[in-house]
Amino acid sequence: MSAKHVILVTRKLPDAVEERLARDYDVRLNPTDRLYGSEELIKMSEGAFAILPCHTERFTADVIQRLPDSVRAIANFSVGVDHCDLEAAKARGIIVTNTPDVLSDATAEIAMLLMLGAARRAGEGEQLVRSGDWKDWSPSFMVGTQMTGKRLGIVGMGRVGQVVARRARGFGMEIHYHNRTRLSAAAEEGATYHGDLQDLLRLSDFLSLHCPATPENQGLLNADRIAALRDGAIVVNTARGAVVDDDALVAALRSGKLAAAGLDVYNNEPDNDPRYRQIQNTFLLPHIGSATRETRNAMGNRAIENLADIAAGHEPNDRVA
Ligand code: 8YV
Repeated sequence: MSAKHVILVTRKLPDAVEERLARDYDVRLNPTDRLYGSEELIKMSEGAFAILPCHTERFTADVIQRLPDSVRAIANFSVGVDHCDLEAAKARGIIVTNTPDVLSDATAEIAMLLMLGAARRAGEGEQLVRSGDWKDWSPSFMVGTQMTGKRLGIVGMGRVGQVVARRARGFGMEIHYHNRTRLSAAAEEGATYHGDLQDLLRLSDFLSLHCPATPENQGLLNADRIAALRDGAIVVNTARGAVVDDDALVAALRSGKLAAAGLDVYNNEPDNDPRYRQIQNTFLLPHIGSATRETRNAMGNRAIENLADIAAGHEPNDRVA
């Protein structure tokens, strides 16, 4: 029997996922869940056939060039792959996969939570009750914005965007979207397509970001685009911090141009822009879009299926490079 492939697993994964990996491979686990720096990552990869990382490990062109020759694949435990330089991986013939589909429901739930939290001032309210500072009630107390009947603009109508549209319909919202390509009428489920992002912005009461952090999408929500939004609009981001220009968003929240923002992802996580914490009209979560037991297990299984295909010399389902 040939020796099992060595797999480097960079973070602590659910027990069932690690057990399944240990059955089929010679696994290098990280039981204390320590974050590896680039040098350590390269060193730990020595002799490994594949790496199973999270978005917390950065595979820059330099890191990829310096990976040992043994490394044939990076089977990500994430749908986003902006932490990997895909061109550099292709140049070295390293296969890269991700875990689409399985986190769409969980992430859409967090998008709904962010919309509700931002619109109904849930962060402020929770803080008030928790601190013991809640002293009175009046008709003007903690008045927010209602979601029912409002227009939701979705930027990026992929897997997550489509689930958000479905959930938001349950809230009586009217769905509009911008995407590189228009969906089929069946997939649109009555949503209105806007080929021009400006057109979407102009009519959105709520805007939810679901586009990947490709180089073209860096800082997509900038001052000009925020200016195009309706006054008092609410912005939520479950995609990546990189698609937002923080200076522009902070300025719009401070001036009241935007009523509120709900954010789960940030530039430079977890050391995010401190101004978001100082502003009242933000509802902030720590990148937990896919953090459910169900989804974590499903992400692990999806990464394992990709690994199994690669190890068997087959094309993996979720190849991105
Ligand atoms: C994951 C995510 O938890 O999959 C993604 O792209 O942003 C998260 O929800 C994380 O990336 C795990 O590596």
